Amino acid sequence: HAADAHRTDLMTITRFVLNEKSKYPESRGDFTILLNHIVLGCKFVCSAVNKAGLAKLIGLAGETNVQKLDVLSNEVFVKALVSSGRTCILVSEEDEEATFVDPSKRGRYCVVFDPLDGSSNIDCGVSIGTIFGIYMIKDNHEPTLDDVLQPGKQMLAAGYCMYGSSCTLVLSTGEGVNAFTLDPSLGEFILTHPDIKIPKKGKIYSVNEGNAKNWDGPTAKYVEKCKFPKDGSSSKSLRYIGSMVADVHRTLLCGGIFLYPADKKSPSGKLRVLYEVFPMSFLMEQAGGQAFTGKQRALDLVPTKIHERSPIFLGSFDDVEDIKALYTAEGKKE
Ligand code: P6P
Repeated sequence: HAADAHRTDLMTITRFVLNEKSKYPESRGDFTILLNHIVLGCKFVCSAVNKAGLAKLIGLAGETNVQKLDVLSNEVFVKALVSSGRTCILVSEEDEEATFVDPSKRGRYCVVFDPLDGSSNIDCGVSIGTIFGIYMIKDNHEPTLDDVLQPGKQMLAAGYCMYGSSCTLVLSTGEGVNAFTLDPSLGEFILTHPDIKIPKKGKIYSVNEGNAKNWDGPTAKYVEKCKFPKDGSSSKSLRYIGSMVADVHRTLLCGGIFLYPADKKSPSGKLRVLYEVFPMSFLMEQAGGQAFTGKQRALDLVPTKIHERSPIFLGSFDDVEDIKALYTAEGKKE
C-alpha cells in the first residue's frame, strides 16, 4: 500500500540532500559531509534542551560547574564543524571574533550560526532554535573576513532547527524549502514537510508591540493598518512568541509577516544580519515569500561587521509588499 511504502521509504535528510539536484554537483559530497556535521550538532542540542529542566543545564543561580546551554551548544557546533574538515571560517553569535580553522582541517565552506537563538526563553519552556547559513569561500586564497562579509544572496544554503514539542530542521539549498522531523527512535531527521510554500498573504502580524512608542512612521502606519484596516477587511491577529525561530516557523507554515523594525533605541534593529536575518530571509524567498530591511531586499545587504544588526520585515509576499510601499513612499518624501 502507498502508506506502507511511505513508511518504509524513509527519506532521511542525508538521502534527500544527496539526491537533490544541485548547482554544484562536484561538491555534493563535501556539502553532504558538512550538513551531516550540522545535523549531528542539532541532535546533541535537541537532547540537551530536552533534558535542560532536569539536568539544571540552564545554569541556575549558584550552579557554577554546569555550563549554560547556549555556551555548551556553541562548543558542540564549533567542534562538529571543525571536525567535518569542510570549513575554513566560522562566525557564531556566541564568539566575538570569527574562528579561522587550522589549515590542516580546512575546507571551502564558511558557516555563520546562532547555536541557540532565544536561549533566554529556555527556562520558561518556549521553543528555541539553532540558525545557520553557509557560504563558499570566495576563491582559494588564504581565508579572510571578506569570505563571510558577503551579501545573503551568495549563501549556498540556510536553515534552522527548532527545539520544541518536536525537533524540526528546516533547510534550503537553493532548490526550495523542506522540513525534516527528528525521529528519536531512529535518531534520523525524516522528511515531513516537502517543498514548503508560504501563503501569498497572511492573517497574522508578529511584532513586539511593547516597542510601539519607538517605531518610525512606516512601521507605525503598517501596524495601524493591521489593527484598523481601512478597506473593510478583517484585522490581522497578533502572534508574538519572542523567539525568532518559533515566530518565523509559524510565519513560514501559516503565512503572515514578522517584523523587527529599527526604533529610536536601536536604529539598526536588534536582529543580527549574518546568522538571523540572512538565513531566515533566504528561506522566505525560497518558499515564495520575501524579506525587506526597510531600505532594500534583505539578501542584497552587504555586511561590514560580523555581528552587524538590521531591521527586518519578512513573510508572505503580499504582506511584505504592503510595508515596502509605506517605506518607499516615506523615502520619496525625504
Ligand atoms: P524582543 C531572542 O532574544 C531574540 O534574539 C530573537 O530570537 C527574538 O526574535 C528577539 O530576540 C526578541 O526580541 O526585543 O522582542 O524581546
